[in-house]
Amino acid sequence: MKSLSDALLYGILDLGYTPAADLERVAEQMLAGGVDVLQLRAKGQDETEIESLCARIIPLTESAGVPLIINDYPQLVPSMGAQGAHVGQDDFSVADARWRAGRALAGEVPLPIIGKSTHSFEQAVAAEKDGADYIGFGPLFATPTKPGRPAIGLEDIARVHAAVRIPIFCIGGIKLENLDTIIAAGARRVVIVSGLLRAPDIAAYARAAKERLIRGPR
Ligand code: 3NM
Repeated sequence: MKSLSDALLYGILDLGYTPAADLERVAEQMLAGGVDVLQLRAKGQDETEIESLCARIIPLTESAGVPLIINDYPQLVPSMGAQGAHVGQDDFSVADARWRAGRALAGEVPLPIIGKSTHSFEQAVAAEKDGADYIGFGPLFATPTKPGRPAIGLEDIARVHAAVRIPIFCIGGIKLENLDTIIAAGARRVVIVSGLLRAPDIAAYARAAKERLIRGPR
């Protein structure tokens, strides 16, 4: 299984962009393109629906050796055999998510990965202190994928990277076209949602983003 500490490109399989019927096809393309972490995000779906979507993806992430992270439903991690869960600022605390994600299998498998969305320098520092394994940091730019959340810009990227030791995945409005700018501002790992899911060739788009992230700052 790929390690989070080596992850550069984090893909989200977001049912807001991908019809449920295309789930396997899109997951396969993301994995073929080299995403290092895959998150299932299906806002507005209930737990049973998430469970059945998750069951369809897990054989693919398992055989690719890529961690599967479930958005919002840490309690499904043990039963689905997923690698972790991601929670927002208004959802479970890191400790609560960890308890829900880990209670059935703690000690038997690697501990679940718990990620937290952060929208400021202060939230980023707090999430690390609270025990998150990684953070999302954004939205760098306003994005229709998370409507109503103001852009935080690029100013704090370097400061967050200097202060926070856990992996930081910049997120929000990131596309191939602005990846150079974001990397120049200090980003090393990114999440791309709509850019990837709307690409005519998802695997090629992921591959290009990954190559750019591997090259790092010029
Ligand atoms: N979380 P896109 S921004 C799911 O800032 C999500 O916490 C964000 O999608 C945050 O790549 C975001 O399409 C959406 O802009 C990112």
